[in-house]
Amino acid sequence: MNAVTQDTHTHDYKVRDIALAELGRRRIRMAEEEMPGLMRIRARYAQSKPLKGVRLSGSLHMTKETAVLIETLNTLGASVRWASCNIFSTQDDCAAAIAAAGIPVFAWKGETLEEYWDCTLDMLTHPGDGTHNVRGPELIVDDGGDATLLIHKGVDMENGDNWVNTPGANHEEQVIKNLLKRTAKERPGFWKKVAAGWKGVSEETTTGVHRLYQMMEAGKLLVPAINVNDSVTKSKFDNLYGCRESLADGIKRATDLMVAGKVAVVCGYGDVGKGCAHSLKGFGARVIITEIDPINALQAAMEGFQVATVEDTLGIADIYVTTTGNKDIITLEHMAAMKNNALVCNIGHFDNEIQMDRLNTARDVTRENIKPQVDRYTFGVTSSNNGGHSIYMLAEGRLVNLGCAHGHPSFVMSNSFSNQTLAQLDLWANKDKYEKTVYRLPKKLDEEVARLHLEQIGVKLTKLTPEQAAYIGVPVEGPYKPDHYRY
Ligand code: NAD
Ligand code: 3DD
Repeated sequence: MNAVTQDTHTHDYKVRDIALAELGRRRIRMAEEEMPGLMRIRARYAQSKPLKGVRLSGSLHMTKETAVLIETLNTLGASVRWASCNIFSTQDDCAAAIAAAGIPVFAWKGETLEEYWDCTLDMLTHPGDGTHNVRGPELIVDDGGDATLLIHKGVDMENGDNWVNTPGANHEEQVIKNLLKRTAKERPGFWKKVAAGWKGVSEETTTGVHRLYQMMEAGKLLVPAINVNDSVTKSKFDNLYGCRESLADGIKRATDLMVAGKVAVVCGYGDVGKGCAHSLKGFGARVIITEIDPINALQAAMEGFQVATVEDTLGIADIYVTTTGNKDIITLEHMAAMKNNALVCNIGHFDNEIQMDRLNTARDVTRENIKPQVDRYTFGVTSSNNGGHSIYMLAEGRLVNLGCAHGHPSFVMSNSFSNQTLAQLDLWANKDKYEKTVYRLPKKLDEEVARLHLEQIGVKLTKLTPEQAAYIGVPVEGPYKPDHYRY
């Protein structure tokens, strides 16, 4: 394992190389100039510091854009600790810059799963004060729900639930169970104390939001939550326009592959799938969509895409991208029957969209590492259908835009993180009022986030006259659409 700067004695951080801080600082400064909304919100609250002294933990890809979010939350007064939400998505120079700024961060690119979950525990572990030992966060920014999951499973364990003592369904689940059992010995009662002080969580992404609603419906949600993903200025921008640019970035940095002229399969035609499909079409690929939902399938067909099944494409397609937030989209059997040198990648939040565990344990398959996050798998002649062929796998099935490139550009992340910051402020302002359910930010704030981004790209809005406003039944200053409006 490469050396990681672990200086938790004098400084509270774990990063790849603290010497990268200056480079990271230069890149963070470039990001700030492309994040007008977030910087305007930072300036608006810098004096009043509404999050003064609040213990805040974040589990979100440690990129230059996230660094701007972290320093915004810090400027608003919070005591921030951070880890990434994916083993490959950290930009080491930016993590170093955050550490050098004195903000505890526990993240480096290429973590093992054991290291990832240890970093998650470090991120959640705020120092004690005179009367307390270590304490948990009061607020959490989560992306995919790993921080939320660990606290919920920890409380279940301390309430006598036996889940941690049962065999893990996969390696990562076993890692989580082992960590929780270790905390039971080292810090008994820690998780119930964390839950008691926890006032709210804001969730960044679709898959994490699904998990929150599942917990809420099961009556298990321990804390008020805000669904940031479904702010229009998040999902219809980050998920759609962000992926439209960062998918290609990931594929090309990894393989230099020519997309034009190729057959590309995009599994899922939601916000992410739409961005991916239009990106690959723009590069000149013939794009085939797979979908389960007749509405999204019809949308794809109306945009001129062929809609078929994965099976229909085997032996024909050159590129596969999973974007569903679901599991087992690309199976071992699919990969065994793919065209030679087919490229397979995922841009969904978790790596279970592609059957990576089965691929890595299959008897007649060999793995050759080309370079970090690029592997060639060769299927022996004993495989069914198509022996002796190879496929390329990117980022070990983890999200390719952050595993093989730097994720979405800063401008679109400014929209997402403006919503995150407003959500954190809302959670803290309402900490004694909100219930243990899932909220969304009001449309007024959604429209405000959009407004904060218009000037920088030269947008000039038309002003609604009072007569027009009355005619369409909206206030002159908005909100301009009913809650059920679909953008
Ligand atoms: P979405 O719900 O809008 O779209 C997912 C689509 O997949 C839906 O239309 C659904 O019908 C379809 N689908 C589900 N199961 C399928 C199956 N078996 N076969 C074919 N289609 C299927 O979600 P989204 O907002 O597009 O997000 C998708 C995933 O991407 C989530 O995991 C989300 O967290 C993640 N995400 C990643 C990034 C990134 O930067 N990598 C950014 C945003 C979201
Ligand atoms: N995500 C994509 N690009 C990112 C970046 N540059 N920094 C931080 C996170 C980034 C993931 C987000 O799209 C997240 O909102 C998600 O997964 O939905």
